[in-house]
Amino acid sequence: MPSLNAYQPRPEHKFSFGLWTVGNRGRDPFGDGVRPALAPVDAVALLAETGAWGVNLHDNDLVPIDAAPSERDRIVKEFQAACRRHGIVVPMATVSLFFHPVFRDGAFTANDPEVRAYALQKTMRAMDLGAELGAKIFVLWGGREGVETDACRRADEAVKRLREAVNYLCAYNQEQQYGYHFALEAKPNEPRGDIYMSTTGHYLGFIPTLDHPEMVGVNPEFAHETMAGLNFMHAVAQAWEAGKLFHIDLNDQMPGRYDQDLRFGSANLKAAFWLVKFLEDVGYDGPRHFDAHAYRTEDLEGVKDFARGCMRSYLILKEKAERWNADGEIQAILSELDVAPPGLPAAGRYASSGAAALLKHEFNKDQIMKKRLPYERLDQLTFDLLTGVR
Ligand code: GCO
Ligand code: MN
Ligand code: MN
Repeated sequence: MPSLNAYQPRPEHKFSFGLWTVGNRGRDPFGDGVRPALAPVDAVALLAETGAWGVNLHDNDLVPIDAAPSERDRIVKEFQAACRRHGIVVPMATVSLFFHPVFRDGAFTANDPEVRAYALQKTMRAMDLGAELGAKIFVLWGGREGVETDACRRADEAVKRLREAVNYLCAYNQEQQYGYHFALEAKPNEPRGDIYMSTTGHYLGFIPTLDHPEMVGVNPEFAHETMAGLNFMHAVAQAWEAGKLFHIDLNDQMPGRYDQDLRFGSANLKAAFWLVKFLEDVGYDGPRHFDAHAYRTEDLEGVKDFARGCMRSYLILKEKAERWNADGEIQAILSELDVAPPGLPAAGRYASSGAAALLKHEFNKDQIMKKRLPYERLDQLTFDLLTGVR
């Protein structure tokens, strides 16, 4: 058995929460808030108490949208002092381009040029704010970059506008020497009927078309890929393999539902396990950000239970992944899967001589079919391990 504090979050785990996550008041489209507003400095104290390492924020989670410069500066100072006092860092900042009614038709892709310009101004100011707080990652989630009806604009025009905006922000980043990495976050729908750039894969296709592709990666979210009916870990793996996993939003979600933002690991235990195993196996060392919130039935104590639960579940799954990797039977099965028979011409990188040998080779399909693929056993061993029987 692991020692009792093996599941205790520590700074090296880089667990972070958005101000909007622990500060979520439980509002939904049908009902009002059930929890009182949580002041940003109190959220910092709460996160420190639960053992988190970092706090992330949208501009307006901290500074009201129309705050005067002096008010803004006072708020930022107080927040910085709270972060210092509690030993909490700000690894990521972002911008709200979805809450204010002015963004009803989107922000960077909106049809009104004045809204597009305002969105750029608001984002540059949010970048200033994040830089002041020490953030090196800037997330862009196109909350309302989408449609209810495609009558309103051509979808390729939206892609062009988005590209122009991201190029503009990269240039600003460079000029100000902020050193940000941008992380683009996809979501298939909600709050709009259809959102452009609906999956992480869409963004991975978009990034190479930018002026500064090296500055831009992705922020995949568990709930969002799951809403699209996709395998989240596969999206994360592709982003990682492309060198583009700049940030990650961990939570949980049942397919076919609204965006639930559930506590990490609470709905899809096995999917959460494969994800944690992947992140740990490859040595992802960016923030592990929980973009989720407590059940609407909870009070502030329950919010702490929620936050502790996210981190605890991650660490339990991390320990299970270590055991999975050290499991003799599992490893024996895996080592049999990729064994080449003697005399098999190497495939791999193309060479004319190799291709000639491969073209000549005779494959015995009946023989190939004799090789067992004991995935049933492998999956059951995983199940046993996860449920504590093994
Ligand atoms: C959501 C999104 C947001 C973003 C956040 C950061 O579905 O509400 O996941 O929580 O992650 O706005 O940009
Ligand atoms: Mn979400
Ligand atoms: Mn998110």
